[in-house]
Amino acid sequence: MRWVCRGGLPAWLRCGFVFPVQAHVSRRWVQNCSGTLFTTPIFYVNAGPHLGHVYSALLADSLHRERALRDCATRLSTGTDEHGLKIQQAAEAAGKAPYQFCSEVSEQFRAVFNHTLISYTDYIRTTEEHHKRTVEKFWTVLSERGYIYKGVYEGWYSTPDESFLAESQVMGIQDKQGNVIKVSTESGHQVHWTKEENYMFKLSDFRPLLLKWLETHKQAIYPENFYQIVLQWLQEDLPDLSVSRERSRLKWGIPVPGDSQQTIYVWLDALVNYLTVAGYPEAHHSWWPAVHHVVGKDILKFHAIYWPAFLMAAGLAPPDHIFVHSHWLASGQKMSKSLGNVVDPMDCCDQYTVDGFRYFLLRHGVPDRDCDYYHEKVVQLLNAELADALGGLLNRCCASSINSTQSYGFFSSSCFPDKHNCFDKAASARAMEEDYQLIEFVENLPTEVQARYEKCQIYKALEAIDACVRLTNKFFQRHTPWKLDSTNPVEKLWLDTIIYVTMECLRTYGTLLQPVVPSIADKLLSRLGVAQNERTLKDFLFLARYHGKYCPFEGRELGPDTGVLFNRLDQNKSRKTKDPSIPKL
Ligand SMILES: *[C@@H]1O[C@H](CO)[C@@H](O)[C@H](O)[C@H]1NC(C)=O
Ligand SMILES: *[C@@H]1O[C@H](CO)[C@@H](O)[C@H](O)[C@H]1NC(C)=O
Ligand SMILES: *[C@@H]1O[C@H](CO)[C@@H](O)[C@H](O)[C@H]1NC(C)=O
Ligand SMILES: CC(=O)N[C@H]1CO[C@H](CO)[C@@H](O)[C@@H]1O
Repeated sequence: MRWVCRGGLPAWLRCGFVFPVQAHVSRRWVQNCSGTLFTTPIFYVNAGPHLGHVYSALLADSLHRERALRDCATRLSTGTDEHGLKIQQAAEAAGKAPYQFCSEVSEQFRAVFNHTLISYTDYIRTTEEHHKRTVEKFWTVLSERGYIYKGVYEGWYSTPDESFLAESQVMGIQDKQGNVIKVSTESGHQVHWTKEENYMFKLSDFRPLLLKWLETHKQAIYPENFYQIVLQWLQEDLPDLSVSRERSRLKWGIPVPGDSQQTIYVWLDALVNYLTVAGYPEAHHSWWPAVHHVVGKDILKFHAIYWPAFLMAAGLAPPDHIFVHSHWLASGQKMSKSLGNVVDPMDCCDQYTVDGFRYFLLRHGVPDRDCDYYHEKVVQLLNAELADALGGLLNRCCASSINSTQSYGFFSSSCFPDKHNCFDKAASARAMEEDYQLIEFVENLPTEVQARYEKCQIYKALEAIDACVRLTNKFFQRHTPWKLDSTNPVEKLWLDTIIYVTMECLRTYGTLLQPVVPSIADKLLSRLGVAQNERTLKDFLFLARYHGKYCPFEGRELGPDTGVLFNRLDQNKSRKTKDPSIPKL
């Protein structure tokens, strides 16, 4: 076994964790990040995109955008999984050739991802030639290293699930005619006793190695509850895994190299997509294993057991991180076509705007348990946080009634003296204890947000930002700047300082919100007059003037007023209203 650890560095260096400098003068960032490849699962094209797919893609997209914000090399791959029996069957049912069918559904996914601003750098389809070559190469390596053997496999087989099941995964039930039949306990699909010759992967060899990997990489699987589930699975023996199907049973797939009578198991084929994107077998070294997979909990076993075992067998290291998320329910119920409660992502974008929809899913979505989607909650959350708190704050400090010159504000250290300088408590000081608390919170915010992203807890990052937005509103409210007389030189100093501090806070929120609500953040930063090249977290400096430093924003002319940041949503407007201009999938 050869572990590929780039440069022999420990994982925390490879992953580029960043250490905030707790300097008292200013908090700059010490950057140290190597490249990271974020991936979504590739989506199975037997049906079109739904909310769960978009949620996976959104999580990965915001992680990727956040990395880019820190000037780190980053890639985001997504795409479609196009082989297998279910697709062969779905294409037949639709009266289409499989490839044609796959292309159409794959385009639907792409259209939804384009529309929801998923900034993928790679879009892979498993029917592409270069992916086929990678799978063949990977198979050959596994085979040459002695991890694949030919065996006769027999067991309970579920055709819709495309898998053999152990006796413990099968139960007997009575069908409508009263006959006892065997079904999968998990999917409920009928199973049949099936015997076939196929290739087996020596998964049983890998149990100790997988346990060791998890023992030494406690953060490999997030959140913690899923890490524990995987450890539980590994307490039991791992049977060898069938990794091919007879060609006669499955035609739509990649043939086993050197044996045209067998087709490679669709899951092996699909998982290898991550290596295809990374450039295996020649060019993957700059990205592997700095890979962060985002996956739904339903495919955890494939990513946390089979995939690392395949990789180890091929002499590669397991991925750095596997971020697992739960599912979305609709008003407390599982979404299903028969209940008619399936939430369509395109409808949601139409109704709440793309940014509003992104914000809701990432703010309300908690990875470790199932989340509930309901219209009233979306409206309430977006109105409270985006329209009222954030939009309201921007409006207030840019209002021409208190800021007729339409500028960024000026800082006066006599009004807001350095807290650490106890000899400077001049009579002109206006700042109060709560104001110092506010700036301390905001100063720490980029560090806190980043720590949340490192664990894929985007909802917590957004919660922290929202808490600071609320504190800033209180700051503004507390000092009633609209009551200050700007013709009085002393009061004007304080008015300008209040506006400067508020805008510095808003600039911080706008910068940090870019990975989640790119359009709203752009609008906010443009209004504040922040240029495109001033929007990253590299060398980000909050409230420079308070720390006695030059601040390029001070006194700068504001950008044009382009209207309300986020329009309040009407709770009464039915969720069924549709804009016919948006293509329906
Ligand atoms: C950044 O990483 C490099 C190795 O890639 C290391 O030599 C350097 O000391 C690190 N810098 C900081 C500030 O951690
Ligand atoms: C999605 O965006 C990409 C890149 O802009 C473009 O090439 C592709 O045609 C778009 N696809 C769809 C279906 O919108
Ligand atoms: C929503 O509907 C309720 C009751 O039907 C009504 O009282 C309320 O004024 C409506 N709100 C808006 C914003 O139209
Ligand atoms: C009328 C008024 O108070 N305008 C203020 C608008 O904001 C700028 C920058 O803070 C101040 O200089 C003006 O006094």
